[in-house]
Amino acid sequence: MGQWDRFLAPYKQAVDELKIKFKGMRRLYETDNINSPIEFVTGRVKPIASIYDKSLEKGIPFEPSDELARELQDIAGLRMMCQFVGDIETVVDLLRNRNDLRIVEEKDYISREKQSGYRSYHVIVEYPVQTINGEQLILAEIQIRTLAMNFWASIEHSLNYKYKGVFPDEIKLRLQRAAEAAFQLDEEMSQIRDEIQEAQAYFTEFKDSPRTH
Ligand code: 0O2
Repeated sequence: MGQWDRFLAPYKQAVDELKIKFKGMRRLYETDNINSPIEFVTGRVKPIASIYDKSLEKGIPFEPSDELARELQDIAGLRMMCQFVGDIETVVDLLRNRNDLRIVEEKDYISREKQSGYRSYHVIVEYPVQTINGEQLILAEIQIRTLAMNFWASIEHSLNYKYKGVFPDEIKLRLQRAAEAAFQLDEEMSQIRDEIQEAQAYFTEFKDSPRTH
């Protein structure tokens, strides 16, 4: 097994475990017939090529080391998607109340979006992984965002890849407008949240019953 594989193994373990735990939270809401603030969860270990880019950007030697583990806080990355902006605070509170992880930092890019138009709430946590050599504390970045924020971020991320971070002015402007439109969409949906959730609860309750008409 290579040096990198050995270095990344506990990160993979952390991502796998946290994905299961966060998906489990959604299931508990469903069991109780309560609208879940978590719509879906994804997770990944940062690809080596992105670790390389980030270490270059931060001026850290590109090698498995404690320094790299300390400075790159998103080698283990989780994303929790919500239907409504208001759900984000609920999810952050759920994280604050867990005793299997410790929050080390919160970054609010929702009330203050990034210049690109990016919106998300980031929580950096320390998560203990049980390895064959004992316990290892792993840093993980949890990004919490609405479906609209996620849609925008994934489109922008692929364009970023294509243009290597240097967008033509026209594209930059359109992305900023799209970010504003996504923000408006979130606002509108929040206004009719109660109506939507009533309909969803009705649908969930009756989706398994046989049709009588
Ligand atoms: P990838 O490919 O998703 O892994 P800092 O050290 O705090 O100054 P850092 O470490 O870049 O800055 O953290 P930050 O700014 O909180 O952002 C970390 C991650 O947030 C990024 O990881 C992206 O996933 C996401 N992100 C931040 N800004 C943007 C943005 O403008 N557009 C999109 N689409 N995503 C963004 P990576 O490693 O950059 O990328």
